[in-house]
Amino acid sequence: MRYPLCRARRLAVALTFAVTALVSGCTGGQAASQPPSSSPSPAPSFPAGAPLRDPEQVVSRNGVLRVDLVVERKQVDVAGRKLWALTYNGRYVPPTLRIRPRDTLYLTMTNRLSQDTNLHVHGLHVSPSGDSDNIFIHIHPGETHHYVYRFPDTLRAGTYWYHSHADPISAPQVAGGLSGVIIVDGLQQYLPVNLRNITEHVIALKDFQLQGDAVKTQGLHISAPTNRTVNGQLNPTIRIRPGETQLWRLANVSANIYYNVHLQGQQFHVVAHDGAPSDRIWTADSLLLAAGTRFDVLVQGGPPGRTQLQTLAYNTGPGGNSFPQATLATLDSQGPSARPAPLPTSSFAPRLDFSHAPIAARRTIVFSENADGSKYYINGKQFDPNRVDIRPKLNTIEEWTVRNDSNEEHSFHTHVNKFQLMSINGRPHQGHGLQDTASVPVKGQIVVRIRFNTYTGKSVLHCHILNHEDAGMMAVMEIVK
Ligand SMILES: [Cu+2]
Repeated sequence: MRYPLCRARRLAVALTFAVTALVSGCTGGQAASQPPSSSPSPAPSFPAGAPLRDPEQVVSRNGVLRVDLVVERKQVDVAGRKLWALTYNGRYVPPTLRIRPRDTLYLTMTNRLSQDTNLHVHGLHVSPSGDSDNIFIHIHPGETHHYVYRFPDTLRAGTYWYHSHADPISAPQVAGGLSGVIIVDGLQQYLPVNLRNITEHVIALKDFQLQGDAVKTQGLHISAPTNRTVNGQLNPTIRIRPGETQLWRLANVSANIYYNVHLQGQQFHVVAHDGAPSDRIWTADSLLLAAGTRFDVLVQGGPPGRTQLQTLAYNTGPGGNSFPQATLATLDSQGPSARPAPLPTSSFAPRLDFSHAPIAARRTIVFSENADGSKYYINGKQFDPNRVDIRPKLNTIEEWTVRNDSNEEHSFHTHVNKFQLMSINGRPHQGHGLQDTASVPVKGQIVVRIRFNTYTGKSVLHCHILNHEDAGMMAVMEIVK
């Protein structure tokens, strides 16, 4: 059994939760390194309103992170109840994997489900071939697969995630619980010295529908009432001091739903989006997290008192889904006050801009669906793993027009390489970095520029509303020399 090891670098990861055994990088990483069936004690229970508990972390050391993930249906604590769920290492919210550029991740996955599974490291610039981020791998029941991810030195700091990408059952598996957070360290280097060791929280946004004593996995209706959890908890309490600055890793690791996140009376200061550091810190009253999206934000404690982290009502169109407003967490500002630290207003991280780059090819990608919403298409075709739909050339930049012919939004996502969002419905878009997800408006279009660098091989682009992906809205791209 491999044990994750504590690396020397000190990250100010404040866990308001008092059970220090969960800070695995430095304590042995019980949940990450022991098969759940042999866990000596059951996972503790966290009722609504309890202090926010950050997921356990496993942290790379000397350029290596070794992780064992056992995939198993188990009865575990979810939102303060005991429910049957699909788990990695017996947890509804599995360990956060912390890596750095140039690291190698050795990840051994053992499948104890009665169906196939596999793994995707969402947003990471890494090879899609062999035993790396190869979503064509099927890990059959009872099998173990050894993934090896060799990350480049160009890996960008921010928040990413991992989840099942098993076709055509990714929605049931992710909705069942098979998703977790990945952090690429390094955002702190862009912050002023006085903000490099601030308290940090993972805010993993994961929802579940209930079916008896189980997290529902089959027959998922996207608009059905759902329970929105943060790190598997219902409305946890996040402590902050008035004027204190914290770094929050907002990650939509749900299967199908959108979040429109808002912190009452406060603003988010965005330092990274989809694992790409911002070229300058920008502020927002609310942030739309389409399926698969992440934002790293600075939050500053307001006057003493309680405010709510909410998701605001959002509708993805007449043929889509209506998501009601919901409370995600409560921010409790108390303790000694301090003047909020000034945040950098000019440049933050280096800017990548493809606006004036030579374009090697232009393509149109059309998202559509059939009349009863049971079949989903890209360029008129459902996904076929044995067909190559797009062949971009390595070391080129392409411009894609992603058109949505349907009556609902879709969350466009590319593997391996991120893209620059150039325009939405013809209006130029001034982004602050590359991204790997973007919502495509109803009967509208976005234009993106995508650079194919470092890796050749077969991978995919798809809608990250996983019900849609499973119903065909995915295409194969093979990056060639
Ligand atoms: Cu979709």
